[in-house]
Amino acid sequence: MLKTKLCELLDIEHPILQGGMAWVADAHLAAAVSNAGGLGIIAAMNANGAQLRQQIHLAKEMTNKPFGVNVMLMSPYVEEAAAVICEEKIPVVTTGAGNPTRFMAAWKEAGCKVIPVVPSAALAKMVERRGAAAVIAEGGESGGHIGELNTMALVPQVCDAVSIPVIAAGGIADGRGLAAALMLGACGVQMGTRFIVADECTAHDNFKEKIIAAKDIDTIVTGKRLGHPCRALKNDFSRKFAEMEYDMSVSNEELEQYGVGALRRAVVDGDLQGGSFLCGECAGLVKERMSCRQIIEDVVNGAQRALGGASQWL
Ligand code: TUI
Repeated sequence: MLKTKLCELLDIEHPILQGGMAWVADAHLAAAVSNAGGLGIIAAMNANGAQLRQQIHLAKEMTNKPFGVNVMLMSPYVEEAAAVICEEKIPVVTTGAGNPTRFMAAWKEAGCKVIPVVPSAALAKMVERRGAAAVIAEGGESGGHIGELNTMALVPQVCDAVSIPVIAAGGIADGRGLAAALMLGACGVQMGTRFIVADECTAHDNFKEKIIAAKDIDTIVTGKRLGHPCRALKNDFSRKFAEMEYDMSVSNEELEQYGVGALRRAVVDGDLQGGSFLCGECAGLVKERMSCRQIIEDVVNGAQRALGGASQWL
């Protein structure tokens, strides 16, 4: 048992959220995480309103526990997704890749708890003023789109800046990470990479095997030149992207074009050469496949061991 105020706030058993990963975080994964006592999250990513609603209905068939929806604020369908969330009365909305303040009043009105991902203390303060229920302080160890700061420095500074609960993300894949996050002042964690290899995750087997085989130095950040740095596993695609990024004869448009469809190719097709396998630095900690229930149990038990053992230094 490891209870924090986040469990009460979100009506969950364990203080663990599953990240809203594009193409990965579908109704199956979200329902499995929620059924295991965490908070499962469906990624709205670039889905239109109808596609998102279908995933929400599917998840409602698979669990009667609360689950959330993540809104990627750069999506061309962000307005549609925002409206569907209100209509479907989703209990928790997380946001990423931008400032969510223009949607917050409507979501709150519909009874949703809004939990934005924040890369800085300043944005944390701003969303707190607009009524956020909590924030996710996500460090640059994360997979996908990342901010400037890393988890160790970001989490305590966000904790100092706001009085709402703070959830830590970025680089967390086991019980030691959860214990450390609690010591930094967070009241829970969000994990992405660890859940990609979950039995219930529908991502392509090649993606799961690539994570299991990954070492500590096997991720790379690309996209800084375009203003949206993204961390992914090293492969032909990400190395070529990095090369093109440093080649000033390649225009930004060509660079953007090179990335189109790469997330789908990774997650759905398992295209080891041409896909973009978004993944956090903690991939090297992920060694075996398990069910969502086993993952959550392992993280909670590991955190209890770490926290219990800490008294030896006092
Ligand atoms: O959003 C993520 N991770 C993602 S989104 C994504 S899809 C994508 N594709 C192409 C370009 C960009 C994204 C893949 N992975 N994580 C949450 C996150 N949010 N990380 C960083 C941020 C963030 C950054 C800036 C949140 C707010 C923010 O605010 C800037 C502002 O406008 O104030």
